[in-house]
Amino acid sequence: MTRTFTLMRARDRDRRRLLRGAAAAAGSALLAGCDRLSHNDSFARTLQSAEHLNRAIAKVVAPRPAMAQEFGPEQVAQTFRGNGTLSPRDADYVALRDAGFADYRLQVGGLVAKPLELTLAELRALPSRTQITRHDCVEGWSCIGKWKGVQLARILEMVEPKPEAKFVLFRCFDSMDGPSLDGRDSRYYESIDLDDAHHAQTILAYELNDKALPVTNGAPLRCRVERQLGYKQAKYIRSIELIDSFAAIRGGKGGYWEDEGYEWYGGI
Ligand SMILES: Nc1nc2c(c(=O)[nH]1)N[C@H]1C(S)=C(S)[C@@H](COP(=O)(O)O)O[C@H]1N2
Ligand SMILES: [Mo]
Repeated sequence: MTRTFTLMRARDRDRRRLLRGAAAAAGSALLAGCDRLSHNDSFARTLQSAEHLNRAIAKVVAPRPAMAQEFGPEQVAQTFRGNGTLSPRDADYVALRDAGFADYRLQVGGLVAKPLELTLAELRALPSRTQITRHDCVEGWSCIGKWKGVQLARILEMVEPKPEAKFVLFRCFDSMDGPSLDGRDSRYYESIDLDDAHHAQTILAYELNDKALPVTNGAPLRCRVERQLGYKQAKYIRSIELIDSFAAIRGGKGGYWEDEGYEWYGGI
């Protein structure tokens, strides 16, 4: 009994050591950043081959229900750095922004029993969660911010996902190559699985550092999925859809940067 147990422990330890080494190697490749470097083919392949390993590591080293580290108020950065789109130019967004987001409606649909539309006031009236967390961008910078919002789990409870729903898809307002000039949808999008969607720290944030979420950081609503990297934190959320697969959506990889070669599970 005891001997088998000791053996298993040793094997487990070796596996962890191996995985950590691989994680470090994959991590240094990731430092290259959310930029056009990912158009490079071999760079994209490196990321893809690291993906399975990375997801395995996340599970062994920190099981997914674990909480991301939270910080004290004194550690909050003066200004939260913005990245990616900083002010969407898409006409529908500009109109909403110019009216102070009074006409904003979060659409929640797809594979759900009860599709839903929520105003910002309705979102703010739901029970909220506040968390001080560190955002890590693959470009190699981090920033600590205080976020307030509604847990995504609570929204899911309201819409009642169907049994076949596997992922939550976020469709954003911002076109990445300028407002859809050629009619092709180039708006930012992201997806997470239901495990992460139900995680206590996964929130739809409408406040940053005790103020309404600034346009720079994704007004009026952005996702915080704290166990994952910066590009998974969808800003300017237009709608949420429950889906069973993202294979038929855009590039088929589950997100704007994923279609450019980033891994789908951006675990930290
Ligand atoms: N809609 C949208 N969401 C987005 C992006 C974007 O360009 N558009 N950039 C991503 C990346 S790479 C990062 S690091 C973070 C930046 O969030 P911040 O501007 O609040 O720092 O948003 C992520 N979510
Ligand atoms: Mo990023």
